[in-house]
Amino acid sequence: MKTIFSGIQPSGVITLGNYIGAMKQFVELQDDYNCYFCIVDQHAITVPQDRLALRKNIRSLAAFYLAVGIDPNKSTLFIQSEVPAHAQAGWILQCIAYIGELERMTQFKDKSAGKEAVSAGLLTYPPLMAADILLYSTDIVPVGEDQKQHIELTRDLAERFNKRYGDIFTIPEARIPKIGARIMSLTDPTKKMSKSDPNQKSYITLLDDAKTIEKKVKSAVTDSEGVIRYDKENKPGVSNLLTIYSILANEPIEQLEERYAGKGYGEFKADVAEVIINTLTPIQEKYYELMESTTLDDILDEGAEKANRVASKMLKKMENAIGLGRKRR
Ligand code: ATP
Ligand code: LTN
Repeated sequence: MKTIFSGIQPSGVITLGNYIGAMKQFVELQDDYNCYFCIVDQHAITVPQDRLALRKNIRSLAAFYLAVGIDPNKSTLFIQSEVPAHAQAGWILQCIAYIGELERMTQFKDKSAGKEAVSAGLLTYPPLMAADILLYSTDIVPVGEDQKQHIELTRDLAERFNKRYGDIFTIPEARIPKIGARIMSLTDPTKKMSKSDPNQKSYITLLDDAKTIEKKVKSAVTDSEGVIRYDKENKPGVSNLLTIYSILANEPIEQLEERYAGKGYGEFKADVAEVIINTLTPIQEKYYELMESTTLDDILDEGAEKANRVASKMLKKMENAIGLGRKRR
């Protein structure tokens, strides 16, 4: 069985973009692959985090993973900081990476642009991500479009390490969904839907209630043509709503275009909102149930134990290959 690894940052709300681009794929893949899903809290502290909020977001993200359908009997769910090998292997991979290639990462450029103080961690974030992936001999990394560049860097670091120190790492591949890899902001459909957007109307969170979803979709930016058809270049807003509808209702976009021929944006938006509400309601019910229960902690304990076993073996291999520490008897 091939291995899958992916991570999500517990850095705030979880958006519909995170669900469609990442989580939905995770659920579909877990039957056919050996899966590891991680709450990457060490990545989250590359930007300032409030202590209590971070703790809350970690627990909340664990509950979301399970609420959307991650089954702990099939997949390993764990928290990055509870598996020390990630930071250790991350350090080694920082020493393999070049500053120049890290400075070229678009996520670094975006997140550091205009900031007065940028943490060194924001720059060295991709080698930590590479460690996450490489420690588990991962074959496939399901992610949204924005992470493609980081996976390419992971491949480069793995190849560089293998060349220098011997074949240790599996070279992973990104798996990016054909549609829905980049869900766009509702207020500016030329930008990605992002949880760090200061405008809350730009994204839908997995915990938004029906009224909020209806309001946000109703005010979503479209265009003045009044025709419901997919055209990403000229009609990014309508195309984004068509994408969301198509994925959540599991209906091809062409079929939706036919159904809404001659109909107005008002009716279309009301239906998009309904499809989102129907998807999120059962997830929310499970989420609140899990947040109240102790099963969450049991699952995370078990996940950390399994991840620690696998990751510490790979870390040993890396250290031996490089010559770190002493040869163990
Ligand atoms: P930020 O929005 O602050 O940049 P993020 O949501 O991209 O953060 P994560 O929470 O770690 O950061 O992302 C988790 C996963 O969700 C990643 O695989 C990412 O590619 C995917 N993802 C994030 N936003 C979108 C989006 N708008 N459309 C599709 N996939 C997305
Ligand atoms: N960089 C990713 C989160 C992330 C990740 C990973 C994704 C950290 N480690 C390993 C896939 C595999 C992000 O910002 N979305």
